[in-house]
Amino acid sequence: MMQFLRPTLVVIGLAFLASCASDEPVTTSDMWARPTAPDATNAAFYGTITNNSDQDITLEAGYSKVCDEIEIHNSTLEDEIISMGPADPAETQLSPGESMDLEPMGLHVMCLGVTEPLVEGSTITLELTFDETGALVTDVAIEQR
Ligand SMILES: [Cu+2]
Repeated sequence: MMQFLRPTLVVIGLAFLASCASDEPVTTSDMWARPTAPDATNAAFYGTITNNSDQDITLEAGYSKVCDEIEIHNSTLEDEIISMGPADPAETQLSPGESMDLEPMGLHVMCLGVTEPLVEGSTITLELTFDETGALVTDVAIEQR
């Protein structure tokens, strides 16, 4: 009897592995943001975004209930002054298999008009929208780094 059962278990095991690997088209890792000061109006979200799909994708927009508005920003350094503004779509495009890092002084998700303080140790929900793959909901850890 066991001889009949074993192959079945192996098949189930493989199916389970396959479903774990059956990747979401886009994944995020290590998403974080600094806690906000009581009088802060803005915040920025950072982390890594990976394109697991087989097509080019562009990060176009974001939404979170802790922000009045979200823009995808890039930072530039000119004459020793760092400024930031809406990123060019070419800067937020990912080829298949490619990852991008959102980080301080670089690309970031800008939270304009914080609707509630971001408290150290808490987590907020962020929705990121890509042109080809639609919306992705991710957690962002509020941490002082
Ligand atoms: Cu910004």
